[in-house]
Parts: sequence; structure tokens; C-alpha cells
Amino acid sequence: MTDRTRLHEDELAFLHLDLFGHSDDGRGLLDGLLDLYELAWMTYGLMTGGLVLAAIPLLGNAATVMFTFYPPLQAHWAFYVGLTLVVAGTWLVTLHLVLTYRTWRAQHPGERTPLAAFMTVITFAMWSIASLGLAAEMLLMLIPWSLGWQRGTDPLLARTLFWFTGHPIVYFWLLPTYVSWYTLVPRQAGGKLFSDPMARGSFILFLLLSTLVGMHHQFTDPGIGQGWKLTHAFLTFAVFFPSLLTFFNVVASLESGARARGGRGLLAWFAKLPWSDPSLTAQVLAMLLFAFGGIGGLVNASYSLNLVVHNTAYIVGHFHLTVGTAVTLSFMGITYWFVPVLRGRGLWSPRLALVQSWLWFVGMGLFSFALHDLGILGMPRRTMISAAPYIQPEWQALRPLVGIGGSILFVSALLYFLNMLLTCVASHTPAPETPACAEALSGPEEGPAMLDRWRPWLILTAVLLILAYGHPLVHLVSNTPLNVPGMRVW
Ligand code: HEM
Ligand SMILES: [Cu+2]
Repeated sequence: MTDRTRLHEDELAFLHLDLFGHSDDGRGLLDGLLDLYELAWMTYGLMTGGLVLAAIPLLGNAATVMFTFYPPLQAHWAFYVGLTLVVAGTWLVTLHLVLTYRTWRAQHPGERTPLAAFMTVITFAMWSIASLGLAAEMLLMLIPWSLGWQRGTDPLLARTLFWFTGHPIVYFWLLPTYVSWYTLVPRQAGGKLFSDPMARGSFILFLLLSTLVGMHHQFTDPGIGQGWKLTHAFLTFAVFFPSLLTFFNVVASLESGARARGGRGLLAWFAKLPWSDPSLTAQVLAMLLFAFGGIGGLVNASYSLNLVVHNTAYIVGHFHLTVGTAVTLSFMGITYWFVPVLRGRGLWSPRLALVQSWLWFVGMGLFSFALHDLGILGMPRRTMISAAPYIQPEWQALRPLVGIGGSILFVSALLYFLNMLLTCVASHTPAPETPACAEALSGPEEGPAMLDRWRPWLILTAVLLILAYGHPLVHLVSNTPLNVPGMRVW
């Protein structure tokens, strides 16, 4: 019997292998993959080091610049250098994946890339391209400026480079969730993935379109032409399309599972999903709230409506449904099977996990509903509202809901961490099997081979990027005076 109390290197490689499907004996790729361990540890070291370096000024009150770190708010240089190292670490992950992919490709010529692997490589390819904006902002602007080598900075150029990365970063969070929704959730629901080629198509669209829309965060910024803002608004509606494809594909897959379990009717089948499985429940609940986040996102993205909601609590409501639920609650659901597999022990309490997932759903429903409403009533974001002299009477009835929803979320988060901790130290039930990817009703071979090629899509991505950002960026760079001094407000 293997010692399941720690994860052996070959088990790790085996998990890694799962991404690329099993070879006959399940271990055929091991030799090629083990070479990459050093790279993996280097990546881990770089990212952890970067995190610690950024955390020191953060905890020491020397980086009160929030997650967008808009200049002229200025942080200690260690904050910027630390974050840059974290991003550099993600590039090493891309390298790792590409090397792994090439090893696999050499051994499987002509075969379609397994779906989970295909999606993972696309996610990191998209991110590596998108993160160039942040890298440029850090290396050419914020780091030299925070070190005192550059006397001033320019908020507009910095914001433009930030949002070049800042929008796709939301997809960098979301796409791993989609990988789970597409490749594992259908089987967890007892069904099959509706269409593998459609899933690939949607990911290719994410690669092409994710980085073209950053200016939908800058509708109110002066100094960028309205035509460019409108272009990015339209492109945002275009990148909504692969999310619609995902919605259709994943719901059809869930339906296939529920019907196989005896579900009937137009909508009543939904009740037949295996709601006793906390991993699936968390992810399905995350999907439900995400639908509202996506619809709200379209309001944000509409140039004129954005002027009503921008910088209000509405946006905070929006991102708590998207990153705060679609992504966070799904990641919680994923760890409900993944941590037990890694640890080699069963989940400490599946029932507690179910309660936790529902609490997140209810708490976030209240919290984000109230924030959306408050935003429409004009309550600003990024403001200590309780201390504001301009509190409006119509906000008062809704504000307690934010507090109640937030408290439920806090309890839910505590229950989550408690369950994870006890799974690691106190669980005595046997570990679950590593889940296998779902089969597809319509398999990869039914799609065109073009979907499994990289070069044409990467070239098209670069061309679209130049079209969407080339002119405004060149204009900004050649007109930027870099003369704004830094400031610290807290
Ligand atoms: C599904 C389609 C989506 C659309 C059309 C959309 C659109 C937008 C737009 C236009 C804004 C800017 C609002 C403003 O500042 O005035 C925004 C903000 C934001 N979105 Fe989304 N979004 C979508 C999905 C997502 C997802 C999936 C995530 C995260 C996983 C996300 C996270 C955020 C965050 C964090 C902000 C606030 C950024 C800030 O601090 O200003 N959004 N969204
Ligand atoms: Cu965005």
C-alpha cells in the first residue's frame, strides 16, 4: 500500500499527466515530465518570494494603493518589485506548460490535444500576452519612479497599461474555473460534455478577444479618443459571446447529467442534479450568480450606462458576483475534491461543505444585490461611507443588507478554511479517486483540425491587439510628460 500521507513526486507527475490524458500504463510520459521539476520549484520560489516582498510594505502601511495601484498614489518600491516577480513567475508556468505540451505533442503526432490541456495552455498564452502591459507599467514607470530615479509619472499612461492587463486578468481568474466547468463538472453531474469543439472554439475566442477591451475601464478617463472607447465597448460585447457559448454548453452538459439521473421537464430536471456533492453544488451555485454578474457587466460595458454606474457601489456588486463568486466559490468547490486528493484523505465534513456553499450563495446574493442597488442610487465606491457627510436617506434601508450579507460571507469563509484545515490534520476517511475528465457527446474529432493549431491564432491575436491598442498607445507614449509627483493619502 502506498503511503498516502504525503504527495509523492510520481503522484504529482501523475496528476500532471491527467491534464494530458492517460497513456496506456498511465505513466508513459513520466521521464519527460520529471525534468521540469526544477523549473516548477523555481517558479514556486519566485512567486512566493515576490508575494512576501510585496506583503512586507503592504502590512507595514507603505503600500496603501489598493489593487489597481493607480499613480500618483505611490507605494514602496518593494511592493512593485514583489508583484512583478509574481507575474514573472506566471511566465515560467507558461514555459512549463509549453515544454510539457511539446513533449506530449512529439509522442502523439496527429492526435487532438486533450481538452483540459488545450484550455490550460490557452489560458496561460492569453495571460502571458496580456501581462505585457503590467510589465511595461512596472518596469518603465512605477519601479524607477518609486526608487526616485524618475521624478514624475503619468496617471493616464499608467492606467492604460494597467487596464491592458487589468481586464484580461479577470479572464485569467475565470478561465481556470471554466476548465473545471467544462471538463470535470459534467461528469460530477453524472453526464457528458455537450460539445468539445464548441468548448475549444470558445477558448480560442477568449485568446483572441480578452486583451482588446481594457478601455472599458477607462470610459471616464480624459485624453483617450471617444472612438477608441466605443471600439473597446463593442469588443466587450464580442468577448461576451464565448461566455454565452460556455453558458449554453455547460448547462446542456448539466442537463444531460440530470436527465440521466431521471430528471424531467423543461426546467424541473435541475432539481435532479446530485446536490449532495459539495464540489458540484458550490460550482453550480457559482454559475447561477455568475449569470447576474455577466448581465451587470454588460451594463458596465455600455459606454453611456457606464457613466451612471462607474465608481459607484454597483461595480463592487458586479465584481463580487464575478470574481467573488463565479471564481471564488468555484475554486472552493474544486478544492473540495482537490485538497482531499492531494492530502490522501477524505473531506473532513461534506455536510459542512454543503452548508458553506449555500451560505456563500445566500450571503453574496444579499450583499451584491444591495451594492448594485446602492450604486444605482449613487453611493460611491472606494469610500469610507460611514464617515461620509453626504450619506443619502435612500441609502439607509439598504446599507444593513451589505453588513448582513458580508457577515454571512465571513462565516462561510471561516467554515471553508476550518473544513480544509481539518481535512489536512484530522480526517480519517479514505481519499477520493483523482477524478477523470468528462466524456463528450460531440468529441474533438468532430471539430475542424484548425481548432487544434496555435500559430494562426497567436498571429491573429497579435494583429487584433495592434489594431485595438497600437494607435492610442503610441499617441499616449509620445505625448506623456511624466511630470506628476507621487503622493500618499493614508
Ligand atoms: C461576463 C462579462 C463581463 C463584462 C461585460 C464585464 C464588464 C466590466 C466593465 C465594463 C467594468 C468596468 C466598470 C467601471 O469601472 O466603470 C468591469 C469591472 C470589473 N469587472 Fe467585469 N465584466 C465581466 C465579467 C467579469 C469577470 C468574469 C470578472 C472576474 C472574474 C470581472 C471582474 C471585474 C472587476 C474586478 C471589476 C472592477 C475593476 C475596478 O476595480 O475598477 N468581470 N467589468
Ligand atoms: Cu474589464
